[in-house]
Amino acid sequence: MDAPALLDVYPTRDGGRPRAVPRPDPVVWSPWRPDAGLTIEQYAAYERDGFVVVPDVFDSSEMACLRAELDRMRTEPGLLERPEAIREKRSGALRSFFAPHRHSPTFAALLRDPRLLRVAELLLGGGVYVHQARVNYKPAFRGEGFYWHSDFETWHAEDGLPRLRALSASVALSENTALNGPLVLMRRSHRLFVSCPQPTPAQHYRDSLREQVVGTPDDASLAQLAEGGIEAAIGGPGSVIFFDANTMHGSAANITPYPRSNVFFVYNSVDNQPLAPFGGTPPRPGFVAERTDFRPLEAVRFRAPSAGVT
Ligand code: 6CS
Ligand code: FE
Repeated sequence: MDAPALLDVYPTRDGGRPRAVPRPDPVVWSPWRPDAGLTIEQYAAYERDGFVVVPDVFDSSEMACLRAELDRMRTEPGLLERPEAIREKRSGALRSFFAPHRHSPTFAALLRDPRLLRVAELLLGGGVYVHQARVNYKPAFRGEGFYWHSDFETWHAEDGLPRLRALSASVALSENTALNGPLVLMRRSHRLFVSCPQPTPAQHYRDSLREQVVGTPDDASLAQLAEGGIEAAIGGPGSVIFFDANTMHGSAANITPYPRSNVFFVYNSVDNQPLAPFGGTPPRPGFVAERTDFRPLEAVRFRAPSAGVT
């Protein structure tokens, strides 16, 4: 007898009409604890709105170290020719670099910092690993936008994450102002999963990471989700935006002289490991979606190398 087909509680990329279904999974997977790096008000805001902006998590010396690493990676020839380097469609400027933690001990250390990891463990209810990491450069003048989308809709359809038990921590590496293409998020949109009926094209990530069309919701669904309000995540370098994998978000183009560079770490519960992609396409490459190392991360505090140490 064939194995029972796994029940897909988040059907999408399956043709037909768009559907908005209440999520069967909780938003927060363990009760608030005072030692987990969020105030009870921040924890409540995350659960209610699907995101929370936490100011001043990392200090100026740590940010200087991260920005230096950002610049090193942006100029290192060997890296820019790799598939992890994604360029803007129009200008060819560097848009994103995926899996920075595999090419930078600095970013590999940052994702283990308890100021991020403890929050992810609290909200996801236990051990976590990094499903995806990326630096979004959003360069001055030429940083193009990211249309409205739910990350989880893609991570479910194209990577095979079965349940809604993942979140993103976006560490601002530059000023995120109202003007330079900040992340914009729809409050309380995380509670409804909106299907995107268009089937997934082959090798879709080669296009979607530059400009996503398939996997973006229809206008009527977006208008419905926007009823909770839209908020720009404003914060200085060192602030962190924690947002649920299903929170509807995007960002406009950056036409200012000021880059909006953020590093994103996607923490996924070790109990939510990827299965075969639910949209029926082959799994995406490992630099976009972790497929082998699901060990729970151990917290180690990030320390910027002190300047002048010989
Ligand atoms: O496809 C993905 O996984 C990526 N795409 C977007 C627009 N956001 C999440 C992630 O970086
Ligand atoms: Fe996204």
